[in-house]
Amino acid sequence: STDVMHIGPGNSVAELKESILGHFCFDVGKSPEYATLHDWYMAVAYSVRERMMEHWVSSLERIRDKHQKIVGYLSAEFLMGPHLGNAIINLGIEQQIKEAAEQLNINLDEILQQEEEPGLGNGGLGRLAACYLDSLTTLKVPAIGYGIRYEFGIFDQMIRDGWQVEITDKWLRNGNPWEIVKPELNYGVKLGGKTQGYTDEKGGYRVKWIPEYEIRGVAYDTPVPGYKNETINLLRLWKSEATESFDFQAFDKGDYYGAVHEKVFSETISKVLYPNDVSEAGKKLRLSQQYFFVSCSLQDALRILELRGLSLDDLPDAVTFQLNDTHPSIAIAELMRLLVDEYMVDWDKAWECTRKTFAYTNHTLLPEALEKWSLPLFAHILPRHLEIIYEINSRFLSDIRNKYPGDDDRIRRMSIIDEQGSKYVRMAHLATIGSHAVNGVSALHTELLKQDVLHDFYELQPDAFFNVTNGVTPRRWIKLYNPRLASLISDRIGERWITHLETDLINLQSFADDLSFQQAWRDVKKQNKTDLAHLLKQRFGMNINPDSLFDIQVKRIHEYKRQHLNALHIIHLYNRIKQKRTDGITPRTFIFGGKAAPAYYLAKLIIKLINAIGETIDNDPEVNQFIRVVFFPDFNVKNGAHVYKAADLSEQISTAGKEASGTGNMKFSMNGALTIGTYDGANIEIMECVGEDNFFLFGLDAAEVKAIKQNGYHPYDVYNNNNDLKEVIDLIQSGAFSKGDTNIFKPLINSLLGDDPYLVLQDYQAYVDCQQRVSAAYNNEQAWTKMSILNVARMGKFSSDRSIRDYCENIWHVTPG
Ligand code: DL6
Repeated sequence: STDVMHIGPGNSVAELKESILGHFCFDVGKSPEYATLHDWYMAVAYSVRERMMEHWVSSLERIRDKHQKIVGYLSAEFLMGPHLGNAIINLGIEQQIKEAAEQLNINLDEILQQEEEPGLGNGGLGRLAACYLDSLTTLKVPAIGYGIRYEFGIFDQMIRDGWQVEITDKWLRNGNPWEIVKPELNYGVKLGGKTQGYTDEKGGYRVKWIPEYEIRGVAYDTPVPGYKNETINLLRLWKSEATESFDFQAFDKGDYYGAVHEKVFSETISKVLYPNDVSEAGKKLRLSQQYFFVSCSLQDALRILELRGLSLDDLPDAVTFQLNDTHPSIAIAELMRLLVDEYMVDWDKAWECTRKTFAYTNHTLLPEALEKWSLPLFAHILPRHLEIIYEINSRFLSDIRNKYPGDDDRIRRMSIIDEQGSKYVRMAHLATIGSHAVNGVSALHTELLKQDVLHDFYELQPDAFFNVTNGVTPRRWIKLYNPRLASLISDRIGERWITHLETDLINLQSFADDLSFQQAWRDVKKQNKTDLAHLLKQRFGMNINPDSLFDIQVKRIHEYKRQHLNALHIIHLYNRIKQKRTDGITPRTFIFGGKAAPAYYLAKLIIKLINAIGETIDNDPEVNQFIRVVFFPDFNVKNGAHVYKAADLSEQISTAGKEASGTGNMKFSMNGALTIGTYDGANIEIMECVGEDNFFLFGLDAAEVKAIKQNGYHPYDVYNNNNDLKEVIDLIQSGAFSKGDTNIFKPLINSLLGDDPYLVLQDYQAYVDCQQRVSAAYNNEQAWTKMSILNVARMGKFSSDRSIRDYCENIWHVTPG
């Protein structure tokens, strides 16, 4: 690897310029006079990638080092966001690149805009995986992110007539300069068919799987750079292909279409990301996708083990697999199959090795999101794995029977197979039983896992349960996307916070009362807000006032996240303005963004409602001198770059007990927004860190939510007993926001007045009252600025570096480099 160092390209302005021009000529293949911005983007991207390659090669050497444990992060989603800007920051070449671009007469910001978002994830879970890869690499932990190279990522959202319209995400259409295909790294993956028992040479009973068909997974690698540490990790995504492009037999018979069919089917597996952030059980293709990427990844890990000269006994010390939710949990049965059926390891030994190798992160308590597969479907696709799961289950349940004799109910509750009515395989149970560690993603969430969803498992093995509160990377979410704030912070406390958020950011505290610092702080926020206002004007013709309070809720649209509660508050203000009760109303701009799952009707109706309110207010000067409502279409990482930094107020208003953690809450607070939020997920820990006085808390807590549901909740009575709320709901019902149409929002109103599953009406008054406190606080500029500074200063805990250190110490037993 030292030889390679010599050929590494230099980072001076002149060298970068030459490199960009070189790539322009040799890779883009055009003369600069015909160049499009995208051509320049490709040339710059290749130049930057080149600067990662020497470190890539030396990092691969580390992966071959048999003394280092590798983290295999298994995730069906990686929401990486654009690579170019991040790579420039992490390589520490932003000044040089900027200057090189200037000398070439190209605008770096425009170039950065050219990059298509690699949207291979739905929301928080996929973005968390991306933040974790950044931190793993920055902490020099050898890691491979394993996932699927979806040809179509999360759909692009357009808004037409106020409704969400989904457009396929053709992110690869103009090429992807960040990936390197490794055709030699390919693995066969079997699907379907049946199993057959046989006797091996030693007279032992063995099983082989005779599949119906086999597909192939090919590795596509993307380098993940650490922050200024010359370290690269891999994101290795699998693309599915046919084992043979043509079935020659069919071709001989003249069945050309039949022959191509298999190829088409095989390629379908990695074709598209399921656009649902909650769950998509029951879909054959989804289970095939999960098995496909897991099988390729495990085969790859076993290949690396061999490459390092290690044996199967060494597996748990050589690699640790983190299951990002249950999506990859079939890996547990697959490793057992590989060990027992293919490497002829005996069951007990294989099981011990498997449990030591896997750990499982749970990301949701919502019952509808806990993955389960119907038995017939499972048997059809993975007949051998079902047998293995039965064996795991029967051994596990016999232990339980010994430990709790006669407790049949417990057996039923803990079984991997759900046998109440139709039979299902419960993937969370498989993941828990097959892992040595299970973790939730915030303190509250982990507590609720232990008390509720996985209570029996916790009782059985309390030491296997951990909390690892989520975190986000300050490199992308502060330094890259809020450069003004980043330099202001660095001016005062130096640059170490970028990699030492937990210890260093707190030093900002001493400036919280410094009036000139406060002014600089406000200037940054104001400029960020002005940027966002310009962008919304330019792209969508929207008019918003940067002097108003920017009140922002961006996240997936879901009833439990309660965007409709936010909407009800807006209508409350609308009513007050119409009734000339404007005392205490602070001018505000309400900004929403987020995608709804395409089949989630109520979520789409919430989008429509927000847009309908926005349009009505746009046309009403009496109201829009006070408030505006905008829906920022197609919220994704790329658009997030403009949003978090511009927020004054962050909306984190989920029903308590429903949001496992949240990570947007962290991004906002780190960028100087104050939070209005419920006692839920990581909100609680954020509040503990920034201080109750610097956080707007409202609403029921998780225990109260549970109690009120148990004792009988009657939303209609809440509505009837609160005139203000009644006026708000009745106004929607009257068609005031829908040109007189009294039907359109009925399903939403019926849901709220009927069973209101997420207690929107219950929390309404507390929310409105709390918003009133926000308005009052915002009017005291100095006090607000101080709170904003303290919010940022005290957010050190929420760096993903801290999360990764927690995983290293408690779960993976890996020492960061
Ligand atoms: O842990 C990342 C993220 C949390 O911050 C969110 O609170 C949680 O809703 C999300 N969970 C999912 C659920 N997916 N499944 N199954 O996306 O995880």
